[in-house]
Amino acid sequence: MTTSRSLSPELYLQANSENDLKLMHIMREQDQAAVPTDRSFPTVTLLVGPTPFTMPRGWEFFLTSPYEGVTYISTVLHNAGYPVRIVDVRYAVDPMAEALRQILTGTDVLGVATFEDNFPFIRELIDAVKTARPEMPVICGGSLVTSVPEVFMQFTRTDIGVISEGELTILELMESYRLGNWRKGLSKIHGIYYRAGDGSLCKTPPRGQMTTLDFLPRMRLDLWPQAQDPRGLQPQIIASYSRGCKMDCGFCFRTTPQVSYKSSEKLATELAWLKSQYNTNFVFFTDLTFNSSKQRTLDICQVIEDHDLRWTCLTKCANVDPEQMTAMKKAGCDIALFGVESLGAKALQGVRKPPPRTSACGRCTTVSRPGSVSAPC
Ligand code: B12
Ligand code: SF4
Repeated sequence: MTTSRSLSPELYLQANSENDLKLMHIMREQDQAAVPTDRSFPTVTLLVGPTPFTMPRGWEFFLTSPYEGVTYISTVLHNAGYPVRIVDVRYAVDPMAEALRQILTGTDVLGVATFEDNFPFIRELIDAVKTARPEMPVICGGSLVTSVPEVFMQFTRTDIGVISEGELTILELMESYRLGNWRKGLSKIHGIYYRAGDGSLCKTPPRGQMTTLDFLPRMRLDLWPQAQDPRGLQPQIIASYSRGCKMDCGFCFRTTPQVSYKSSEKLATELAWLKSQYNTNFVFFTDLTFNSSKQRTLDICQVIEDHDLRWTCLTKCANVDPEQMTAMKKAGCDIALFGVESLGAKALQGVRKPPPRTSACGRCTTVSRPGSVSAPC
């Protein structure tokens, strides 16, 4: 089996430069004491486009639930004093017309969340924005631009592509923009693709991933338009306590491939915040592998149990055991999802997965029984 990485080697670096650490500390301080919104700062509009994704039964809350990535980007900007607006056209009758109507009024900088399935929409939207307002900077981030940056930049009129984790990069980018330094300063901001004055595509050194998620702010879900709706925010949310995965399977794209965690204390603070501010009663934990380490899983379950929540998560069958499943059930987990790609050793080897130690499906069924957690394979 090959030992090289499955994704671009640049995604496996760490954000640990002096500058990264400074930004991480600023982010944490501004979580504790947010800078009051300064109307003289540029207004950032973040766009969430429509998706043809068909929700499986029971996942309907995903249709309108705040996306975690956009929540973090909007939160760090808000905490740094920028006026931020999220334009979410997932369920607009005419998403393109609605997005343009909202973006073209009161936006100084447009940020777009990119996913592979909404590429045609994003491309058309950015084209329309750049035609109507050529001077408006368009910054794209998220999984699509991260996985195929050159292609994405070539086929869209995006000014800046932010690669992988976006919190530190967007803070640095917006400060540079606010101070009028982009012309000379973009080449010094790590983790981006941008266009030089002559239109050629440039790339800066990679940013790398934060090694701990404890510097992240508490999520400000009230920045989403749903919070202004008379029906209010849903009590079900998408959240995570980790990023990345210990494995490196050949077919699996991860925007943040390396594993990083929130501490138990950080998770406890966040769950308390989400419950008290937004009445959250259900969390879909979208950690790629909720149970990547046994002791951590047990610790996290203890934290969740203290907050009286119902929840669902994505788990790795090879890691589960009755003790974990019992702890998960006790902490309010009602569905644990297992990824089973193949039961064939050869097929697994082909995608850089270890051979099955036991029949994966059998294992899921057996271990889920003691805790009575529903475990669809
Ligand atoms: C939860 C989830 C879903 C949910 C919610 C979707 C969502 N958009 O959040 C649902 C079930 C709806 C879903 C559907 C799909 N998903 Co999905 N999903 C995930 C999952 C498990 C977690 C996403 C998440 O919240 N991550 C945590 C946050 C913090 O990270 P993030 O979203 O990457 O955001 C960070 C950066 O990307 C960046 N960033 C993000 N947006 C922006 C915007 C700006 C302006 C900037 C500057 C930065 C920035 O900064 C953020 C903070 O660091 C990921 C796997 C993963 N762990 O990332 C797959 C993943 C994103 N999904 C994937 C896919 C393929 C899909 C579907 C296309 C599936 C399908 N076949 O239909 C659809 C697309 C729907 C859509 N348009 O979103 C792929 C994307 C691959 C790619 N190269 O684009 C992933 C990476 C899984 C995988 N390994 O294949 N998904
Ligand atoms: S174990 Fe799952 S999440 Fe991790 S790399 Fe493999 S397929 Fe992706």
